[in-house]
Amino acid sequence: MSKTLAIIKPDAVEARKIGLIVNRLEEEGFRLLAAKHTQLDDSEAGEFYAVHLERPFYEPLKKFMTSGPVLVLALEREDAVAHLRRVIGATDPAEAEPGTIRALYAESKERNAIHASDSDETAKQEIAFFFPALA
Ligand code: FUP
Repeated sequence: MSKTLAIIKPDAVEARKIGLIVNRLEEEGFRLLAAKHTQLDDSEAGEFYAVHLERPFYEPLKKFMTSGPVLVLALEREDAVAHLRRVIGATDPAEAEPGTIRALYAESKERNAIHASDSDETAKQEIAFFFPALA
């Protein structure tokens, strides 16, 4: 079993897709270890996406991620990181495989419904960031 972190982003929360997305994750075999409904502030979003600090989309990304509530999920499953990346689809929903969460619910590359950790190492850091008790 391994762990990963997902964030249902402000666009999907606003569009009332939390239930459908959590249902899909459970159908995919993920077990919910922890959940936090919260609104990120600029410093939390900035630290979470620090890897993108130099990118032109960093400021708009922070603005979007702080624009409304999100649901942060710690998830467990066999091969959790790779499986969740497959289930969410490509960053740009126009390029995401049909049936993936981003193909179904994302508005655009910038407002793309869900985040998922991209490696076991980042999963560990991201889970520790939101759920220190799980680390
Ligand atoms: P992903 O791992 O699929 O979430 O994609 P990245 O780590 O490359 O990007 C993180 C977030 O930055 C994306 F979810 C949305 C945002 N982003 C943009 O707004 N524009 C881009 O060109 C690329 C990413």
